[in-house]
Amino acid sequence: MVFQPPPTVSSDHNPVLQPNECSSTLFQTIAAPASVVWALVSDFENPQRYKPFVRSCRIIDGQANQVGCLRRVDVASGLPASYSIERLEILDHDQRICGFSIVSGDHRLSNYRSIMSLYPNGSNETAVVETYVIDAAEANTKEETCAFVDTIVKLNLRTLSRVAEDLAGKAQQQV
Ligand code: A8S
Repeated sequence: MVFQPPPTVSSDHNPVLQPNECSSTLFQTIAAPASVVWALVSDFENPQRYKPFVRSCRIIDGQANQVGCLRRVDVASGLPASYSIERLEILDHDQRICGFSIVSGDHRLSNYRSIMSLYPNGSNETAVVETYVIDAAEANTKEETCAFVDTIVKLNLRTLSRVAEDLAGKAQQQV
């Protein structure tokens, strides 16, 4: 299916970049209501529900799922990092927009921030748009940095789609 960006797509998805930054916007269409997808992505405390590399997560500062809180994410072994500290930057339940930044960790992602918006496409489909901005890694080109991050974000979006569609399917069976 060809993704049609909604006409009202938030300007957050057109960031102004500094010379050392790179950015990418990824799209995913999900056959599940926006409420189901939002329940997953707005749960900042539990990214492991749809991010396959996340092994565990806990809130280390602030109140869970309130803007400003920090989470510590531990990732699967075999990756070039073991953990990441991330701050919830935006959580807009009305417009279904959430965003976080990576503040530290033992990885090489510097100044990473991401914003995700959901757009209901009728009652049973959701368009997801995710844009991230990151500093080009020291030893890598912008293209290499974005290729690495794109791989992770695409996998997260595909997993989100599968998990949300499973949940929506189960909910339907109970009716
Ligand atoms: C996200 C996005 C990213 C997560 C990256 C880019 C990460 O969790 C993984 C490998 C790394 O090297 C960096 O939405 C880090 O989570 C899977 C640990 C941050």
